Amino acid sequence: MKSSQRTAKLLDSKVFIAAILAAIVLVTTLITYRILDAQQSAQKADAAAQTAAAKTPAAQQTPNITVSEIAGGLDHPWEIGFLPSGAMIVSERAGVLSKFVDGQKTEIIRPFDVAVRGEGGLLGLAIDPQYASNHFIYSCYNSTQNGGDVRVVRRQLDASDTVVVERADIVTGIPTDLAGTLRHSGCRLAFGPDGNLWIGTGDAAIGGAAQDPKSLAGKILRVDRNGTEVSGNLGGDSDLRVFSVGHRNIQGIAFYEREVNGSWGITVEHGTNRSDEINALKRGHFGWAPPTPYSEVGEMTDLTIPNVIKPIWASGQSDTIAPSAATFLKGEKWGAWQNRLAVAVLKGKMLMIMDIADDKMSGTAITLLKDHGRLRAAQIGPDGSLYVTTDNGSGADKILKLTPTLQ
Ligand SMILES: [Ca+2]
Repeated sequence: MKSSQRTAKLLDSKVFIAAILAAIVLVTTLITYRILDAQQSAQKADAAAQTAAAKTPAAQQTPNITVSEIAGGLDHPWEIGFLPSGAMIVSERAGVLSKFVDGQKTEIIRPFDVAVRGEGGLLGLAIDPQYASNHFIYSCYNSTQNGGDVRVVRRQLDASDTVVVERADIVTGIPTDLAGTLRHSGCRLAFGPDGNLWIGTGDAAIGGAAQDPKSLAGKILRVDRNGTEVSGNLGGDSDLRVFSVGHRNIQGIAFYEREVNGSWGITVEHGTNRSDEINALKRGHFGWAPPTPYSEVGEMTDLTIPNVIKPIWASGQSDTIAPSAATFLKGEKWGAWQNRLAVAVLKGKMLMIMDIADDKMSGTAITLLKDHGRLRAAQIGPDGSLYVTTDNGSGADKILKLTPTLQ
């Protein structure tokens, strides 16, 4: 072997060894980085676990609320109901009953006999809990028939949910002053967990009516889907459909999950120039007893009436806010607000969230939605969101959807 060849081979060996050494350094460095990286990941995981442990449990969190407008251009939308399909039925006081799907409105009917004036018009609305099989929806309104009354009308819709195929007037003769301004028309409808239809009425500004057990004015009525009385109502000498007496103008009804100690939930009532009330939904006398001729100087809850039932909440002796519809917030996504009562407020222009259970209120009301004017309807939807309507008139009213989210 020549000297030059040995030198070349020696050089090859050195290059080879250098390459091996370089590879070893590279692998060692990579392993070191991997170990450091793993340590950092473990530290991050520890920190995340500590943060999670420190985070408020979902059931105690105050939800963040997203407000979206899902329909506009309405005229005093008074109540919302949901069909099994998720479609929304809406009554407008101006006399229109409509179906909404994805914000698109289809008119169902403009009843020929609606009297629209002042506080009156097409008001309450309820969907039969067995709608899937019977297609019944219920309306409460001031009617021009029978010399003028407030009545509950059941309508059966066709498969498209937009055509009325049958009408049955299931409760008629609830007093109203057709010659006047249709004051105190009440008309809140709701099906309870007992499967019955509950009807909140107004005193029609008629002296003596709210406390008269035979009159349907100023009452809570409880009937079946045919308008027939059911067992468990007030009894005695009262009309068999009467559940409670002594109300001025019922505007909201909301139910607990079940009857507890004779109470099924709450009602919302407008006061005079004082004492709006939230009352227990139970049998008895709630203390409004205006004299004849009609005068509103008396107390909303006259304590001289034997066994009169005092309100759960009242707005006070110097103020009214005109609370309207109410609904309990359902579903875990409401966090700390789950099972609280949401109340739409007209004059006070806000939504109140109140902690009411077992006929008692805890703490003070939380207020929100203060920049949308008067609010009329409040209804929890099948998706767990809260639906609220505005009541500002001029054909510019909206349906708002409030969606809660937790951290
Ligand atoms: Ca009262």
